Amino acid sequence: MGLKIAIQKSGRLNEDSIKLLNDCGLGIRNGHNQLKSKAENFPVEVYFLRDDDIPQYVEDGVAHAGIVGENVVFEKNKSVEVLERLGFGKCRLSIAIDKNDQYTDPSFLMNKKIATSYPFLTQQFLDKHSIDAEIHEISGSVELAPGIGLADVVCDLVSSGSTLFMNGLKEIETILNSQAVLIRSKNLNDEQNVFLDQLLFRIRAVRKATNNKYVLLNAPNESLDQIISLLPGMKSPTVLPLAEKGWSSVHTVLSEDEFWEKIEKLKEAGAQGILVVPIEKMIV
Ligand code: PRT
Ligand code: ZN
Repeated sequence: MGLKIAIQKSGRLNEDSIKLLNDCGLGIRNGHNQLKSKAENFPVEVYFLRDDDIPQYVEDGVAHAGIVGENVVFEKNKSVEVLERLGFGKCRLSIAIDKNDQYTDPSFLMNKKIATSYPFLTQQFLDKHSIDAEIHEISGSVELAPGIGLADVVCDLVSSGSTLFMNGLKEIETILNSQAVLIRSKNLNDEQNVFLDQLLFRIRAVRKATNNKYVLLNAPNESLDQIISLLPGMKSPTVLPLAEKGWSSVHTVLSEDEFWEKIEKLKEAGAQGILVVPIEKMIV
């Protein structure tokens, strides 16, 4: 029967979700005008839903797994399991106030009106700091609420911060850092678990590959020891002689995080002709 996976129908997570599943070899077409679509190469059916509905579908087992922002997972507070962070859809849920107001600590929020689409997480934050405040749940354009006198404060998703800035607001507290995650239902049968494990294996290989680069460089033999000491490699770097005497070619894998710093050090150590190549899949 296979797996049913729920992803966002349209919006910020739609394209990256489809790309991830296709990088895993599933073969899915975009579902703008359809509710579901069968993968061509894997026993998976994809359901295209509003992101807000995904945790409920997964809790009920109507979808066996889903891709959705952590912000939605924690706000909906359904009984689902977060399996893996997926590295896209990054944002934070933050509290913001008038840019001219002085803020020192959460007691500022006492008896204020807070507009948000995230009442559960906002209340959780208030409770943690023993603050009494009034939450106004609104479903969109939260950042406009102070300007029209609906609220003093907002609690909304932020990525670049430009929406807050343009509305004369400033961020004062981050409640949650969020990104897209793979969630799963708690009631899967053995066959569904096997398929989901296979999919997770592929997702990890794709994610590892995007976080890593294949690096090739030329080095004079007298610098080889120093250069190799800078490089991790999957086991250890590959070293091959060049046609030109006294020179070698060194191949290795570097993670995105350490990449720029390492490249500088490699150049200082005498590396030349450095090539950086994307990796498609990485299985370690
Ligand atoms: O129709 P559906 O209900 O499925 O979609 P939606 O309108 O609820 O969600 P959508 O597509 O806007 O966002 C889906 C998910 O993307 C969110 O749940 C987050 O997990 C993630 N995400 C990442 C964001 C943002 N970044 C983001 N910047 N979701 C919303 N925003 C909005 C924010 O609400 C604010 O209005 O963008 C604005 C702020 O952006 P900056 O860059 O100006 O700070
Ligand atoms: Zn939504």
